[in-house]
Amino acid sequence: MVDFNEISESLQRGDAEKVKELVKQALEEKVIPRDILENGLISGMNVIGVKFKNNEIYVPEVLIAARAMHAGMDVLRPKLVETGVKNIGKFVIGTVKGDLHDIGKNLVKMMLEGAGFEVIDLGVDISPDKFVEAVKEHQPNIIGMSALLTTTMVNMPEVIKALEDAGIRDKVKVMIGGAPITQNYAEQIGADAYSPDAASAVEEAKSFIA
Ligand code: B1M
Repeated sequence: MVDFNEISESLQRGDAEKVKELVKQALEEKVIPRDILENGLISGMNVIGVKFKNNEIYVPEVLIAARAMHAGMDVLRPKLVETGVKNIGKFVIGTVKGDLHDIGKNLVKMMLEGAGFEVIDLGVDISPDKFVEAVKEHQPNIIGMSALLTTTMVNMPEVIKALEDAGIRDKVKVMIGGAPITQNYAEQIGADAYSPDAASAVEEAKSFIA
């Protein structure tokens, strides 16, 4: 019988092969896919999120654990769809125009996916128009912008203005983050939330859904 702790611990160790094998085994044993997701994968990713926030582990460990999470999700996803497990919310994310940094954004994305969000990743160097198009197309609960440069963070208010001009600002929550971003800046440009790290981004996102 598969032990959820074993899945969680393998994920935390970043052992993608083991995670895959255990998830497959659990499915063969007719364990409910949602339980595997919540008690195995998400619970492991939550531990990673907390350790990362507390500086007990660093970027490489998070990326390796996230890769293991993806390996497990690849096996589980078709079953989750079949059994109708709903995402807890939809999140569109991208790095703003002119900015090519994506390591932090990818971490935020992976942690959000780990928490049960469907994440639409627009990539890097995303113009205000592309953000607006994505909101119209995907109708997310939240859009998240990442910026690592003081020269590109100024594109964040441009996105908010473009959402206003398109008449859809009130349809989504706007979250921003990245090394040069502060709570003050978020308030100044009218964003709904600022998150200093991936774990807080998940907490904020969950609070919007709640
Ligand atoms: Co760049 N770079 N870089 N760089 N780079 C910085 C940001 C810099 C601080 C280095 C320095 O000079 N000390 C500096 C910016 C200075 C400034 O603007 N004040 C800088 C510069 C100048 C540049 C170039 C202009 C260099 C050049 O070409 N002359 C150039 C710009 C290219 C461009 O974007 N147009 C450039 C290029 C690059 C690389 C391509 C080489 C590479 C990026 C690779 C990639 O991302 N695929 C790179 C890197 C790696 C860095 C540093 C070293 C590391 C950034 C990183 O990934 N950190 C960085 C110096 C540093 O920060 N020590 C630097 C790890 C990551 C996990 O943290 O992204 O902060 P971070 O994400 C965190 C939080 O901020 C938060 O959660 C994450 C996880 O906890 N977060 C969010 C991030 N986004 C969020 C969104 C949210 C919520 C939270 O909600 C939506």
